[in-house]
Amino acid sequence: MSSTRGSSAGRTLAGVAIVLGSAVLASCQTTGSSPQLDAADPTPPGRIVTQGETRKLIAQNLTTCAHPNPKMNLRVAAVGEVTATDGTVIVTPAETALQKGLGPRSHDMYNECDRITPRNTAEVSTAGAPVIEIDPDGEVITGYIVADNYYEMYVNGRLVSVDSTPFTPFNSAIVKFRVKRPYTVAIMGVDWEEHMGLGMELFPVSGPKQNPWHPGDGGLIVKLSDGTVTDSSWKAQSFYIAPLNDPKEVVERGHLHDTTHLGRVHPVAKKPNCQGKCYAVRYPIPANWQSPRFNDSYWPRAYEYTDTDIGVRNLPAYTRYPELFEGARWIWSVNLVFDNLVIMRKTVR
Ligand SMILES: [Ca+2]
Ligand SMILES: [Ca+2]
Repeated sequence: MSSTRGSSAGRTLAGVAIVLGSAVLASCQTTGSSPQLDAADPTPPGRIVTQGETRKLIAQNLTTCAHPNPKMNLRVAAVGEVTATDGTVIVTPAETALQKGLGPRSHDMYNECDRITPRNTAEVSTAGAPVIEIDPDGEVITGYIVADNYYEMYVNGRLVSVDSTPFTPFNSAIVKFRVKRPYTVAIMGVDWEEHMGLGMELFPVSGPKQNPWHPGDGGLIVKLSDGTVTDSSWKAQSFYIAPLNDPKEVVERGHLHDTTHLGRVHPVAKKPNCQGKCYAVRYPIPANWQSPRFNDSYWPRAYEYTDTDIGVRNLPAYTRYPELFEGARWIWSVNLVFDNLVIMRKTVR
């Protein structure tokens, strides 16, 4: 017994020495080349539950369209305020840089509202996109972005591009920034809504088969000129999950907000029948999620989705330019349909 204890203690001490040694090594490496991370909280944040649609609008329409025409899928992008069962007041579908008038608006790659609709990759011009300076001695990186529906993109905590079209028509954007490695990209994606606080919209836009209570879906794809692409090496966390027949449909597994049993993509996703009585489950958004210091180590990995999952046939903003997105994957959190506000992050080393 005693000799076993002795050798066990010896192993433990040796183990501590090794751990300490690697911690010192890691901190040396961190000082030189990686962002210092804030401490991560292992306790998953608690949920906030809301029920029903809010009529309290704080913005009537964030969509501005310079050249509207009747054939366009032009939707009103309102912003509302919903009060949760615990009294928390939440902005729905999201509090955005667009609404606050922050940051550079997206430089159009394809935008029907601005009549910028290049027919193919050869017709796309990146020349007019301004370079956002992050590191004066860094390299200039050009990026291509499509979001279903809204994105805002930060590099090392600096807002570099704000989607000019929060809902529809579907647009795509070019971004340029000058930065040194390692750098951290953080993007908030929002699947916009017409039933405020419920994550539902009218779909299709018109016709006899229109469902007024359709849970839309999200998605984000990005390719940067240094080879960085969206894929499952990114982190992705969900903060707004709806519409739900019952808040219990969101099963927390650690930091994962799991709704896979509802189906992750259309058409298999189970559309709820609760309509205006549906619930939403929310999680508080960390204050510094944009920062390179934010520690996302407990967040789930991003999930990859196919063009078919996303339903890209209606997205010339993407389908016309396959060369520009080669190797990139559509990403989102675990559920493309029910997760409506997702933050995605990647540190490029
Ligand atoms: Ca958009
Ligand atoms: Ca949705």
